Amino acid sequence: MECKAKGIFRKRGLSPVAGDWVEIDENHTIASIRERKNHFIRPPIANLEVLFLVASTVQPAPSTLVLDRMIALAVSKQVQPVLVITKEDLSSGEKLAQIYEKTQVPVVRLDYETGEGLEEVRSWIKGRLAAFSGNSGVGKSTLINHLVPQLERETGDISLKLGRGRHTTREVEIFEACEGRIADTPGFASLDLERVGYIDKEELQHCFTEFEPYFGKCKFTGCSHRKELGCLVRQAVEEGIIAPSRYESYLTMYEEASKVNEWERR
Ligand SMILES: Nc1nc2c(ncn2[C@@H]2O[C@H](COP(=O)(O)OP(=O)(O)O)[C@@H](O)[C@H]2O)c(=O)[nH]1
Ligand SMILES: [Mg+2]
Ligand SMILES: [Zn+2]
Repeated sequence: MECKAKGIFRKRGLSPVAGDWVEIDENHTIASIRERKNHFIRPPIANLEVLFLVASTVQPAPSTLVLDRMIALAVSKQVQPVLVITKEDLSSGEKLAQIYEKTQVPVVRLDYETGEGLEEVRSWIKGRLAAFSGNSGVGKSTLINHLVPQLERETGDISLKLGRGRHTTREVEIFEACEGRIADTPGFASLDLERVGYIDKEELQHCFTEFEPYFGKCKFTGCSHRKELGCLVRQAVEEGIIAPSRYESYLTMYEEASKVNEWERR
């Protein structure tokens, strides 16, 4: 249903975004917005439930730091992250899969030749609002085309010819597919990324959910799991239980968070 937002929303700085649940009155005007489970500014979307982090084995090669930022962001906003590995026909994704199999992030390895992985992706979408993130070229459109062939999203080679304008659109479109909903967001590669440093350094450890078994068990109360003696998180890294790259991402993000001034956090 096409409807308008009332001026009052603009005055309050409140505007409905894709994914919002709203009440509309008899004039097809949005009367109120239901409380949001979460809200992203860029791209503008609310109530996201699943975020697929699409990572290709090559072209472009994956960055664990970028992935870990996205995972932390998702966890902090109560969105279920799911790692999807593409282009395994070009290069093995075994190493990447091994890193994330040690986390609580589900890992789906795609093979378009056999169709392996597609059902798993569909099952995450079922009954939920899902979106895809990942750098340009990782295979997001290709994946959506396999999931929903009738959509025929443009993949890499074609959209290049159409010029840059196509990638800068900020609009989010939600469509029903796989018994759930998919938010198609051309700009999700940058999804609020510059704000990830704003996860408080104290909160950050909770965004690395595989650290959780050790909370409260380190030698020092309030252990930041960096250089403290008797840190069980670091011990778990040394023992190979926690992936070193995950721990390195934690340290990097902790440093960044420490540098953010209070006033910048809003
Ligand atoms: N070999 C191979 N190529 C792929 C795979 N997935 C995507 N591609 C190619 O990678 C390029 C970028 O894919 P695209 O879906 O447009 O990426 P997007 O920018 O994330 O939407 C295209 O040329 C695709 O055909 C894959 O699993 N294997
Ligand atoms: Mg694309
Ligand atoms: Zn510790």
